[in-house]
Amino acid sequence: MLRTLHDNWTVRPVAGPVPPQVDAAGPVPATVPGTVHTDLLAAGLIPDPYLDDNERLLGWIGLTDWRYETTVELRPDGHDRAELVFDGLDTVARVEVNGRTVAETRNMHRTYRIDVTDALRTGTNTLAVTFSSAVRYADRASLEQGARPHVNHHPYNAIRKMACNFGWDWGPDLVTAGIWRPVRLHTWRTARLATIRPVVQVEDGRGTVDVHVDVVRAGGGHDGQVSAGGGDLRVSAEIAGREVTTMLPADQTGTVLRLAVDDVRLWWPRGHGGQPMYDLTVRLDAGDAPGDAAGSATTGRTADPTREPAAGRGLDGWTGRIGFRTLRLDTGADEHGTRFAFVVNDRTIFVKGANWIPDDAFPHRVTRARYADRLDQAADAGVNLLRVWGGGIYEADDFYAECDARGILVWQDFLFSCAAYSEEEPLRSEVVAEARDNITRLTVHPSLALWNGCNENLWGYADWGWPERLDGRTWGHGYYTQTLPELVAELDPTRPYTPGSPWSPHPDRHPNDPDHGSTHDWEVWNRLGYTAYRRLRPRFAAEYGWQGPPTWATLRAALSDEPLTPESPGMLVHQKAAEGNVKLTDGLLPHFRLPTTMADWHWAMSLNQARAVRTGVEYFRSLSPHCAGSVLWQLNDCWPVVSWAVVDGAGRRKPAFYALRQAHADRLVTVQPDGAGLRVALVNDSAEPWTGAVALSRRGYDGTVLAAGTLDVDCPAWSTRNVVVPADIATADKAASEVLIAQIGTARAVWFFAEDRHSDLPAPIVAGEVRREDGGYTVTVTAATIVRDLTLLVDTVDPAAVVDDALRTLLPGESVTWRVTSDADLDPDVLLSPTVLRCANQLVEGVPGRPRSADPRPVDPQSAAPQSAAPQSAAPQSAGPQSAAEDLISGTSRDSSRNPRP
Ligand code: BMA
Repeated sequence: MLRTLHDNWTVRPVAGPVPPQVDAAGPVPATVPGTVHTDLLAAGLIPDPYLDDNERLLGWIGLTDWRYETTVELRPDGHDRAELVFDGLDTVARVEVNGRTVAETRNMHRTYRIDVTDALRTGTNTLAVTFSSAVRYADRASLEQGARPHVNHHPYNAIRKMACNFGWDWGPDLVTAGIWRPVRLHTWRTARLATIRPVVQVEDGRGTVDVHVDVVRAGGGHDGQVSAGGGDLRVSAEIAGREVTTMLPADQTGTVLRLAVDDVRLWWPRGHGGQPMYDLTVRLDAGDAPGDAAGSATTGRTADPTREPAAGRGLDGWTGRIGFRTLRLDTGADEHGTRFAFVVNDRTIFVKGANWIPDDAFPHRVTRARYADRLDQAADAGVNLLRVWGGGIYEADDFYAECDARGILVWQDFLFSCAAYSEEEPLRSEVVAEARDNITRLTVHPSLALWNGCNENLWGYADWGWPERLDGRTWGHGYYTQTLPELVAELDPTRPYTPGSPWSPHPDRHPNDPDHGSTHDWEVWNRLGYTAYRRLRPRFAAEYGWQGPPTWATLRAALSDEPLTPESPGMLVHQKAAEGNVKLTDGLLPHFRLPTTMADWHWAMSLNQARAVRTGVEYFRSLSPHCAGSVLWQLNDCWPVVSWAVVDGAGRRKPAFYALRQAHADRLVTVQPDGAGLRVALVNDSAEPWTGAVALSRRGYDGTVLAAGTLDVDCPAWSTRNVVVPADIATADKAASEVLIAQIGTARAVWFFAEDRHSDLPAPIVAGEVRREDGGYTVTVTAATIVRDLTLLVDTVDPAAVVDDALRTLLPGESVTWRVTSDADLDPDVLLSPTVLRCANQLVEGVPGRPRSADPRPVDPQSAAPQSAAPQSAAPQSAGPQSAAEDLISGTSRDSSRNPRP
């Protein structure tokens, strides 16, 4: 019998710098799964850690020891064994039953199964979990282990706990304690399933699954380990109507059952095919039970299946959903260096990826529904791979199940990030145990495409001054090159493994060598500006990104600064990156002057982030197959913050989200610099060939065609074609007032010959029409002038509103229609006002009639929604400063180093 123990918990501080009002409050109700911060918040004892500068006020929580208590009723049910199963304890914990210590733990990433057969008694029992301060533990451990380099301010590398919980360059320093994942009491008799590992292969259309089953027997000692003893057991597995059964004699604790499915339907990454899944059922029966014993299979975790009391005579059961596909990582050599390409079902998949961080600094709050929302957004942005970054967590089962269902590949880092790690005890055993737990738990998922040893630690050792600081101490190399690959080979033998990201498969090369394997590029953000993406030629861009603020609604809900400015107190707390504001400014200046109002600053930085994302993703895709993937840093945020995310901490889409989605179009046409000229790249990420004529036209900003031509292209399925633009079309007469349009079907690329700030972009003249319909509005905007990157910032008028597209560039006479989902009564005049309906033109200095931006206003809830609105402005076109075209970068210089972290 298995039941959750989530009720009637309390938590109280037992030692530490506790403020008097918390001390006086005594025990408060605790949510399990949960964490101290959210319990204190719910009890009204602390302010919301995500607002203003509250993070600073709450540092004492991580320095305090906390005690959770509840009671557990035990009724006689004929069990031989009773076990407490903690799916996650955060982190340094002592577990007591009736005052007796039954376990001591120090690893947030492990599952603990504690034998309490002797400690529990029939009737009421007390259960207590006391957490010692993780900050103090890590501080002590860092001295005991020997100091090792790390980024940020706490030695997170001395403790097995979510690294970014100690603060990151996008995350708050809110060090948690708590029972952060489910806890259950499992009483059972005779034997139970210990682990199930389905190893899937496909050959000639036939799928096979080797189901590795380990059991624990009640007679085998009370150590909670896989153990022998007791009588014969019968293990059966079933898939697609086929069943196999085997007997497990008393001296055996494990077996492998092989099942085959003919004409198996293949699981594919999204965009490449469907995601058929098959139910796999495993059943454990006593050996003397009749063959038709009632099954007890239930859906559950792989490493630790959730079970119901065995119906009928079955002892235990498990059901998982598996998918059949082949998977490999191509790291073969070629004339350019060493590839890094994901190959699924023998097709090379161009990775349109994003990096994933914990979706909440308090990760227990991320429910299945929230995972589903975020993954829907990822899918909507055209993402086919998420990299679960090594400074976070092994996500909950729900995350991977939702990725399976959507065809989103998962690259899972082991949890080592930007630091050196001790390879001695006590850390070593923790690393091994945690890897075993999580490899076993996650192997069932077809979406899981790669195990990766660490984030940036190979690079750190090579470039960040570690050897001197380590002074001969271990740094984790043995984990990445030996321990972890051996565990993957043992437990999950068909899944690729890489030692790190970035990583060069070529043993003599620098880990971030762009010609060999995966690379991270941070020089572009740190120093060079986003057009410098085009200087790179990575084989696989595993990390690169550009900062922007959260949406206005998210920012204003989090910060009460008056005035709110880029440097007001709350803004500085919610910008964690080293020199973040300076880099934002320096990265803006080649394109726009620095705005003078907060609303313009917010739009300019949001737009600049979107431009950077578009530039990087389109360019890397245009390089395929030389480059086999782009994994943008980063998809999501864990709180409201200025960051590289495209979806902000409240789950709202930033303008960069739309840029990512457009740049991920299955059929992309993009214009790229090519030496002194230009090329058009067609990227066909679809199963059908893309043939036809690309219409090219060089036009004045007023729409006049100055030069035109067509290029016939034939772009086979899943391929990229680059074609040089004829010189007369690729060369502007007046760079400041001309654009190049490349169009094939509905796919269009627009190339501006001048940066906005040096261009003659006029004051925007647009007319808008707003129609109310079920669930929202349709907004049609027609341009009378050229408008660049027209965007409707709907969150500024309704924080719950979502618009379906953004960043459209229109020539005079062209229109765009957007669908806005909103339940609010929106005033069309406000919706079409210049601080809501935005474009790049508004940021170009010297534009006559440039709207004076005020902070976006909330809409008047009384106002009705009329059907149309007047033109936004009627200013004449300006004659702005002329300038040279953007320096079209085609150089090959590569700066693969990253500034050493502090
Ligand atoms: C990447 C990540 C993180 C960091 C990001 C932005 O390398 O691995 O360390 O948040 O850079 O600096």
